[in-house]
Amino acid sequence: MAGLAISFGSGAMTNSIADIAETQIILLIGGNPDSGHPIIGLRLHQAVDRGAKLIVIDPRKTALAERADLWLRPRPGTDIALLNGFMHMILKEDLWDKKYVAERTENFSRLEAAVMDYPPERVSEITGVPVSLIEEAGRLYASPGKNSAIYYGMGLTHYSFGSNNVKSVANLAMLCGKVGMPGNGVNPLRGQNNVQGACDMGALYNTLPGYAGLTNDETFKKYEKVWGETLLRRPGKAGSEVWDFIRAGEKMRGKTLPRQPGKAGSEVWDFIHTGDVKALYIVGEDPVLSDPHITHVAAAVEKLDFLVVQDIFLSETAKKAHVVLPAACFAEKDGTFTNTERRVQRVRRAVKAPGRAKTDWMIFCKLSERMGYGMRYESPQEIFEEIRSLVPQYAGITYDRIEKKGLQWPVPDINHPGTPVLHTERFTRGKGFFSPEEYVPPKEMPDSEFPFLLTTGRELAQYNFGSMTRKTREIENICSEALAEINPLDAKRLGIEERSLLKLTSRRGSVIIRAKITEKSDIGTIFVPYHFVEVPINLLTQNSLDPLSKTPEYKVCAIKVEVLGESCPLNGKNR
Ligand SMILES: Nc1nc2c(c(=O)[nH]1)N[C@H]1C(S)=C(S)[C@@H](COP(=O)(O)OP(=O)(O)OC[C@H]3O[C@@H](n4cnc5c(=O)[nH]c(N)nc54)[C@H](O)[C@@H]3O)O[C@H]1N2
Ligand SMILES: Nc1nc2c(c(=O)[nH]1)N[C@H]1C(S)=C(S)[C@@H](COP(=O)(O)OP(=O)(O)OC[C@H]3O[C@@H](n4cnc5c(=O)[nH]c(N)nc54)[C@H](O)[C@@H]3O)O[C@H]1N2
Ligand SMILES: [Mo]
Repeated sequence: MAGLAISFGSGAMTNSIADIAETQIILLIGGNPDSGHPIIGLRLHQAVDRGAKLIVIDPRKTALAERADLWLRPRPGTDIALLNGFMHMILKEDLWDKKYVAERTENFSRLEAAVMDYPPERVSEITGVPVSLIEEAGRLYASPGKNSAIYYGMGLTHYSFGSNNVKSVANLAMLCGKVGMPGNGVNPLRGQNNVQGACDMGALYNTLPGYAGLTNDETFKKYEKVWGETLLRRPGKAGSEVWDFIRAGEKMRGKTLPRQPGKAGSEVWDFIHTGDVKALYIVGEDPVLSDPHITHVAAAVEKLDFLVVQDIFLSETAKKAHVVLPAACFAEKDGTFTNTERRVQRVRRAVKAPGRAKTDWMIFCKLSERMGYGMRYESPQEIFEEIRSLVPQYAGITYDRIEKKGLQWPVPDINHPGTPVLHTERFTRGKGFFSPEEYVPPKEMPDSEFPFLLTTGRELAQYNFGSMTRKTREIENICSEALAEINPLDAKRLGIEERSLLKLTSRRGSVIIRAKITEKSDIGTIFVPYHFVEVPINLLTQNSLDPLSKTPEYKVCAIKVEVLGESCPLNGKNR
């Protein structure tokens, strides 16, 4: 990863949730924390209550957009133009932080040249945001001497240019000198409870744990040494078993780990279709619903010689598996989760796992043993000790230290208090690197045949593809049905009434769904939540990927809308 991706630790909050209290100006872009991150959402509301200024950039009229001092409603996928527009006017009005730029950054001249092409008038044409609002928002964010923090979500990352969106946000923050102090920073609102921890542990196709690159031989040697000797240092093996383990250990000794990047999860379907991948082992994901263009995914799954799924429930993907490995859920295991502010926290077993379900680490160990490499640990704590020895950010964290309260990485040694604010003195790579970005439109935009723009996202009451929330009656009582949110003007034009049955069709598939008429959706845009198996919206979405993060463009595809008679049968059990 180059430039800012390194500076910004591959996507972790630079600051802490608590320091929202010190923020004077909040720029929320492409995130809807009232549903996705209700605790952070609450803190943002409290900040507004006490007088902090709020700028929201979102095509959807969210609750925070309604409360905002300035709400900018850009056309989906036009954020780079908008952010460049801010930087253009901030330079022109001399509101940038010259000292910070000189001391802490590099490549400024290229940024300056690139944003010259984005005067507010042109940006307004691309984004649909009035010139005056662009200028007001840019001025407010840049306010010299004030604490301005950026919070962003999937409205930036779910694009084929998602990494560039993130780099643009970082460019703006560095230009205004708003990174490295409490109450400022660039703060991604991350996804699942432990997605930060999973990324920290190298569950990405192109990094080792701790975001170590694949070109650093020294890092690899550390792992090869520890893992080559793991077997030899395990106690408690009896009799003839010992020799098997020693032999296996000797086999590992001197072996090198692969230096090439792996295959990204979102790309694996193509490799199955070309015959390069024949077997798949899926842990804790439900891609037959959650990946884009799921007809392509389902066809790939059919082609597999062997599919193993490890899940806490018989998910839609698990239903397709040759072997299902039942896993224990969060409440049934010990360990740590790392949250969106890089805080490593203990989780403790509250209840026993049902039936033959085992914790994920136990399943991995047992499998590895059967495959000839006896990965044996006595407890999650023993695994954590190995993590500390290998991942520099976690080196100073012990179970004792996080018994009551978690620590925020990096914690380089045992006496280090943790790091609430990143990049206070310098960026990870030294100087912050400006990476100028150009606006390009999303891959598939509306046209005469598919005139509407479909966008997808979350509801407060449901969680992802529903395996964990749709089994609870109380939750279903709050929200049990996908509704297509459509603007009143579009509804009127098409003769759509509240709860009319609609058929939504893209180039890849269709779903049947009822309408909800609301100004939350902009004209020409339809929003559908993705949680409901009865309305598998990823039949419609398209699978162009960001070249770096390999994240799909979930937030935009082109669709057409047909109004069906009330008697038309629905998908599945949808009522
Ligand atoms: N209750 C609940 N909480 C969850 C989840 C859940 O399913 N349910 N899922 C979790 C996961 S995995 C994640 S990743 C997070 C996601 O949390 P968020 O990122 O907040 O979730 P989204 O609803 O996908 O999208 C956020 C916002 O981006 C806006 N947006 C869309 N396109 C654009 C654009 O082009 N530009 C801009 N500026 N904005 C745009 C949308 O209108 C929406 O308001 O939530 C997590 N929390
Ligand atoms: N159209 C559209 N599609 C999207 C998105 C969107 O905004 N729009 N958002 C995308 C995003 S940000 C995300 S993160 C993905 C989420 O997509 P997925 O991760 O595929 O969806 P989940 O429903 O969270 O599936 C997680 C699975 O893990 C299981 N599980 C839970 N806990 C454990 C455990 O401890 N161990 C094991 N082994 N399994 C466990 C659950 O039962 C569930 O089946 O969806 C993506 N898909
Ligand atoms: Mo996510």
